[in-house]
Amino acid sequence: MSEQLRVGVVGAGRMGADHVRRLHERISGARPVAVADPDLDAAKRAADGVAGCRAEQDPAAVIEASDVDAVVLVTPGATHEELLLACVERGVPVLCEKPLTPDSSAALRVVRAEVARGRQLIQVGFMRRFDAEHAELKRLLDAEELGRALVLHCAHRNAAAPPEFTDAMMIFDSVVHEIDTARWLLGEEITAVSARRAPATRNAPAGLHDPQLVSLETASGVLVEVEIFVHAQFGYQVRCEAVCESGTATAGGDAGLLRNTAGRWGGSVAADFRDRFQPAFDAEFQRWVRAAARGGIDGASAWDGYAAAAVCEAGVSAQTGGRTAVDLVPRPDFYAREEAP
Ligand code: ISE
Repeated sequence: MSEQLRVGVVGAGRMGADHVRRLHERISGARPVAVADPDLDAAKRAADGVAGCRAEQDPAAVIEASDVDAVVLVTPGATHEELLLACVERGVPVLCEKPLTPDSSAALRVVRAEVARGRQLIQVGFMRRFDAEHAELKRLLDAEELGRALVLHCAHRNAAAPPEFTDAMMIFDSVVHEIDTARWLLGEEITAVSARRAPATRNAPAGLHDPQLVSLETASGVLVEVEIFVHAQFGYQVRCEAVCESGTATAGGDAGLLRNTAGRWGGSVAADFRDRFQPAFDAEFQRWVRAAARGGIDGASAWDGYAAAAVCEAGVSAQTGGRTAVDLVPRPDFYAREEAP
């Protein structure tokens, strides 16, 4: 391997192009050497101005390339299984944007392929684990500084969602973050999901039930309430309040710079997740690059991706069918060792 980790990015949409820039401008010890997208022009635009980075149309031209040491996968979730299996087959570390796969059976096939390969190569891009406030909340809960966690109140608000957004996507594209955050913060599996619809906002396309309240129950009985609202208009907000035995702690309180001007006081709200979580994405990439250079991962594993997919599946059923139990296969011992964070 060369001194710098040579990274191939598969997918040159908004996030893929953002990750190419991140690797080029802000991450040390790595450089983007190739970017692939079925839309070759999009790949060219992403590679434009990045010295030594070529554009390809075929993902295999990146995943199979001898000058690619590690892969960042930023394509739609439905394409992940095949591409992840190719990475595992080649033994190349891969940072896969969430979801691991949209459904749990595909996720399980990926987990089984990785177990058969005998090395954890797949990291799922759950970036909140790298957000400073969420990491502090995790530390506080692990140390039981406020006693045991009993309830989590979460709010996840997007200014707007793409026009093709569906009720199911509210779970597997958006609430999937709270599902991972809850499993990670509490260190246990989610066993059942319920979902309720509030009156739909007039700002959502007809037919989309936005907002919704999604309730998760964990193995020990902790209740996690998630308000998901993807047409909240005012900006991007992600909040998680842990209610513990002797106090509460909140990540995402938006307590940024406070200004007084023109007879008003207040601060600002992030426009979207790239803005709100930029430092978390940077930290995630920097740590992944170090881990991938050693051939491994440093974040959510393929097992975490599978567990999140299983909870999402239960969540989508719960949207129409009431409280739904989560169906998880037993965790292979292979994933028992703790991966930080
Ligand atoms: C998007 O795909 C993300 O991952 C964002 O973090 C989330 O806030 C948004 O709802 C999703 O659509």
